[in-house]
Amino acid sequence: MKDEYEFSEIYKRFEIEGEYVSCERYGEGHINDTFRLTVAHGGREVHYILQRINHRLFTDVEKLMHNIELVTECCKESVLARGGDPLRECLTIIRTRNNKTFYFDGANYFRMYVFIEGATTHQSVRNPRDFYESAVAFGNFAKLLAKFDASQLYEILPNFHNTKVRYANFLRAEEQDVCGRKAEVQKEIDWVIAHGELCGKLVDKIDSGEIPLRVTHNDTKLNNVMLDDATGKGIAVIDLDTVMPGTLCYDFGDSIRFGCSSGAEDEPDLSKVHFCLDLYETYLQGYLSAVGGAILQTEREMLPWGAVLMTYECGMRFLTDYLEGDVYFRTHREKHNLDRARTQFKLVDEMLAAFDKMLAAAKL
Ligand code: ADP
Ligand code: GN1
Ligand code: MG
Repeated sequence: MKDEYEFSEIYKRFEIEGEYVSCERYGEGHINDTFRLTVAHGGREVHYILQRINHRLFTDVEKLMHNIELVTECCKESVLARGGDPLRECLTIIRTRNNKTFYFDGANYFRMYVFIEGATTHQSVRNPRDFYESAVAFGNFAKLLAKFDASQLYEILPNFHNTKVRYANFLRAEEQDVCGRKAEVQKEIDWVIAHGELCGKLVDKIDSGEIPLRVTHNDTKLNNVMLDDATGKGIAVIDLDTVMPGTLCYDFGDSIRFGCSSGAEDEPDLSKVHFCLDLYETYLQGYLSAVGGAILQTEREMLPWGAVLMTYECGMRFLTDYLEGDVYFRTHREKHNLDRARTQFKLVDEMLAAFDKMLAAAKL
């Protein structure tokens, strides 16, 4: 089968040695096109991550890579300071032969990272311990980002987690109904509108200064953290495209959204999708233990709202994309985005039903 891109030529642009062996699709991200490149060097096979950056979304790749470079450098310093191995515990950008952080072939933008070996990203929580370790990794990452002066970073996707703006986008998609899909999803549309008062819960507190804006990851789902195959520890936080100003509640909440569901994000059978309060408590413990004194009481009390808001917002984004014709998230089947939206709405219903317990756990 012919490669999707001229990988055997593209890889030569990067500062690596070895002969091209293969390059195949890798991982389950919804945004970029990720490939595992294999080259033969010194009698063994060496892997790299090669990504075609989604430049429809990331229109300024220079700025995107500027951010990632700064964050990976900061990560490297802190890993070296504790005697760790930065090649496994951080993303490492491989530069091009003309010393750039990405390669533009005239049509597509590519970047390359060192492949983190002996570690895995998971699509679902196999056991509470893994989830706890992912929480520790994201909590440590939050502490690392606390060192960052936000003014050094570009806000790559403005209003990324501004739920009010997401809601306005949703209403516009629903009104325009460009694909004629509206009638079929009226029930879901009504549900989103009925919960519209949720939109201001975090944004208003940021605007009033009750919750501080920090530099956050903004995409903390389980498959964006690598767990060491041997020790089970969360060793590296990856997918740094959305590191931008945000709140800890977003990062905490997005992990809960993805990890505390008994079903996959795109599970079509909703009877399999439930919010797992025990996993929520597990994550909370791990996250708080790692973040330590860096979290304010006001933020801590809003963590459960982070979970509700990130789930509501993500469901709304999936539904918006369904209405707009599946132009944002990668889909693999018909109604894929609709299935995704429905799981999120079910989770929100169950989170709201368990909300008092979520709040009590966060306040302890
Ligand atoms: P997307 O933005 O599309 O989600 P990611 O950067 O998260 O793309 O990459 C997709 C998947 O590729 C990850 O979930 C992970 O499994 C794998 N991956 C990404 N970077 C690395 C790396 N440096 N080493 C090993 N695997 C990686
Ligand atoms: C996307 O890139 P990936 O697959 O890790 C999306 C997140 C959503 C997530 C839903 C840049 O994350 O915001 O929460 O899908 N990333 C972007 O699974 O939009
Ligand atoms: Mg990802």
